[in-house]
Amino acid sequence: MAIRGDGALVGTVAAEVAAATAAHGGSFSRLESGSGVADADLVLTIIEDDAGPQPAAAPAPGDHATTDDNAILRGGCVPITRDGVVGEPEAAGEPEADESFRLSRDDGSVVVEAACDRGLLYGFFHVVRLGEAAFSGPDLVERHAPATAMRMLDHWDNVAVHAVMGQVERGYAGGSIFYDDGAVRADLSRVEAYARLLASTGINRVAINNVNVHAREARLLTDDLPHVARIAAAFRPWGIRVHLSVSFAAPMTLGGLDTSDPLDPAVADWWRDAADRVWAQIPDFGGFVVKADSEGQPGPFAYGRDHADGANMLAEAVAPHGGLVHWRAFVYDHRQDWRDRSTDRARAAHDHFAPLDGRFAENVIVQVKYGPMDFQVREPASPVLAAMPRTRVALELQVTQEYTGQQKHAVYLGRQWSEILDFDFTGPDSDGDADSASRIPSPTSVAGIVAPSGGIVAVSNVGDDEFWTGHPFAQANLYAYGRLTWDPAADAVGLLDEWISLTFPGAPADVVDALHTILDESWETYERYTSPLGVGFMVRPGHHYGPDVDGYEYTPWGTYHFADRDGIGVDRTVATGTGYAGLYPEPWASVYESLETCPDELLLFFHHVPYTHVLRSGKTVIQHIYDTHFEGVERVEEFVAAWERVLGSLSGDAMSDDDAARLAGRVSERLAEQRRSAIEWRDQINTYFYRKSGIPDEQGRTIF
Ligand code: GCW
Repeated sequence: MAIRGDGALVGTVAAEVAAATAAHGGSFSRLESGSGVADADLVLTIIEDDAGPQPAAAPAPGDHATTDDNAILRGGCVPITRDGVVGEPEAAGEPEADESFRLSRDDGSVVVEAACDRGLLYGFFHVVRLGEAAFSGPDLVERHAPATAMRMLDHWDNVAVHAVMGQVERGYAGGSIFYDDGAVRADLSRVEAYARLLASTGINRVAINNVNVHAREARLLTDDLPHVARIAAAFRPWGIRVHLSVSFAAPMTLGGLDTSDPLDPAVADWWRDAADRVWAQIPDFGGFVVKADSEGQPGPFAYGRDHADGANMLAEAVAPHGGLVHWRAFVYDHRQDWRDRSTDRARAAHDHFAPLDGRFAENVIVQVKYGPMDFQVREPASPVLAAMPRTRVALELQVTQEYTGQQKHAVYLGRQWSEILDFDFTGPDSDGDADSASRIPSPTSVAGIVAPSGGIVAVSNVGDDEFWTGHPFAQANLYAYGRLTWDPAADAVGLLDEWISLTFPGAPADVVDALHTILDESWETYERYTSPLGVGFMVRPGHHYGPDVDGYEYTPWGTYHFADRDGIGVDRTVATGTGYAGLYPEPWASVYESLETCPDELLLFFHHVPYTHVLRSGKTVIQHIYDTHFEGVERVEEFVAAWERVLGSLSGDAMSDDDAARLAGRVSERLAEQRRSAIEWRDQINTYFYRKSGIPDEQGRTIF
C-alpha cells in the first residue's frame, strides 16, 4: 500500500494503514508529495498535477458510483493543521466543499484520489468497508461525495450529574464519554476511539454538551475552554469539528450583566468576546447550539424579542470566525392547560418559525425535529422543513432511543429515517421523486431540502458502556445514521448488512440471518406493541419508558390522545380541528385532512374517530389495536427464538469465546426485557381500550 500527500488527515490515514499492515501483513510506503505514485495494490493519494490547484465543478450532492467520469476533483480545500489552524481555501468554493474522493480499480489494483485530506480519509474508510470486494470485479472509476456538508451528532451529556436526568440526558449507555464527576475526563482515549468510529461512518461535526445547559455546563464556554480544546484535538485528526451548546442567559450567569436582551449592545459585545476567546483556543471550532425559550431554557422572549433576533445576534458574534449557530425549532408551550382544546403542540414550531423565514442570518441553521411532536415512533414529517425556503434548515433525528425502547429494546431506526428523508412535500407520486440511479434526493424531499442547506443532525446514543450503546444492536443505529447523512438514498436494510458484516466479520450465515430477523422490521414491531396509529406518547411520564396510556393525558405537556368511550385520536383537520393538517403544502394538506386518504399509520395523529371506524386496511380501529398488539409480542417472541438458535454459533474466527459470551449475555438479557415490556404494553393497551370501548376482540384472545 502507498500513501502520498500532505495534510493532517493524510497522517491519520497513514497511521491507520501502518497499523493495519503491521497487524495483518503487507507493506506500506509513505511517498513524498511530488513523487510518482508507486505500483501497489492500494494507493491513496492527494491529487497533484502541474496545473496547481484548480477550482472545478464540485461533485453533485450524493454523486456516487459514476463510471464514466474521469474528472479530477478539485473543490475548495481548506487545510486544517494538527493544531486546528484553518488555512485559506486553496480554491474558490464553500469551505469544506470537498470531502469527495475518486476510486478507481484497474486490474485488481485500487487508487483512491482526493483533492483534500478529508476526502482521502473517507476514501480510505470506503475501501475498508468494501474489504476484499474493493479489489475484485471489473475495472471501474467511481466518484463519491457526501450529500451534505453538515453531518452532525449532538450529545445531551451533562458535565455534572443532573439530579433528575443523570450524567447523560436520555442516555441509555452508561456515563458520558466526555465528562465524569463534574469535570471533563482527563483520559480522552475513549473520545479518540469514538472520533475514529464516527469518521468511518461519515460524521463531521459533534456538539459535546446537552442542549439543556445547566450552571456547570455553561462554564464550558469560559473556564473549561482548555478542556474543550482537548476534546477538539481528539476529534480533529478525524475531520470532525466540535460545537458547544450554550445558554442564552450566559451574559448574565457568566458575564454578570443584568440582561441577555439580544438587542442590547453590551450583550452582543459579551458574546463577541466569548466567541473570540473560543476561536483563539480552538481555531476550527464549529459553533454554538441553542435551545431557547423551550422547556424552561432562557431565550429572547423574555425581552419581547423573537427567535431571529436571538439567533442573529449570536450569528454575528461567530461570523468572523466562520462559525455557525444551530438554533433549535423545538419550541412549544410546555405549561399548557389540557382543558384548552385550541392549543396544539404539533403546530407550535411552525407557528413560531415559519413567519420568520428570510430573517435568519446566513450562518444560522434552524434545527427542526423530524416530526412536529417529539421523536415518537411514528409522526408525519414536520411541515416546518418545507416552510422556510429562505432559511438554512437542518433535520434533527434521535439516535438515542428515548421513545423507542431506550436501548433495552432492539429497534433499528434506519427505516424510519429513510422514510423521513424520502418524504416528498410535493406528494406521494410526484415527478420529483428521487432518481435512484443517480442517488440524488429529490429537491422537494426532506433530504433534498436539508442537504444543500443545514444538513442532518441527530442526538447520539453513545456512552461509556462496554458495548458503547447499551444494547449492542443499537450500534447499528449509530452506524446507519452516519451512513445516511453521507448518502440519504442508501437502502436502510443494506446498511444493516454493512453493519453486520463489519461488526461480525466472517459470521456464519445463521447468525447473519438471525440479526436480520431481529432487526429488519424491529421499528415496525415496536410500533405494533406501543401507541397505535400515530397517536404517540402513552409512555410513563418523566423517564418515558413503558406503557402509561393516560400518563400525559391531563398534564401541561400537550401530548394528548383524547380517548373516550366512543373513540380516540386528535382532530388536527382544518375543518373541525386544530388546523394543523393545513400547514402542509398540497396535496398533503388534503391527503391528511380527509379520512378517506389519510394513511392508516397516521390516522390518529390527524383524526378523532370512533373505535368502529374502518381503516384503509379494512379493519376497525379497535380490532387493529388488538391485532397489532398481539402480533407485536409474537414478533418479539420470534426475536428471542432467533437469538437463542444462534447462541452456539457466535464465537469463531472473529470473536473469542469470551467476547461471544459477553455479547450473548447482554443481548439475551435485553431481549428478555423487551419481551417482558412488550407484553406489558400489549396488555395495558388492549385492556385500556377494551374497557373504554366495551368492544371485544373478534378472536377472543385474553384481554384483562
Ligand atoms: O424529547 C425531549 C426530551 C428532553 C429533551 C428535549 C429536547 C434535551 O424528553 O429530555 O431535552 O426533548 O429535545 O430539547
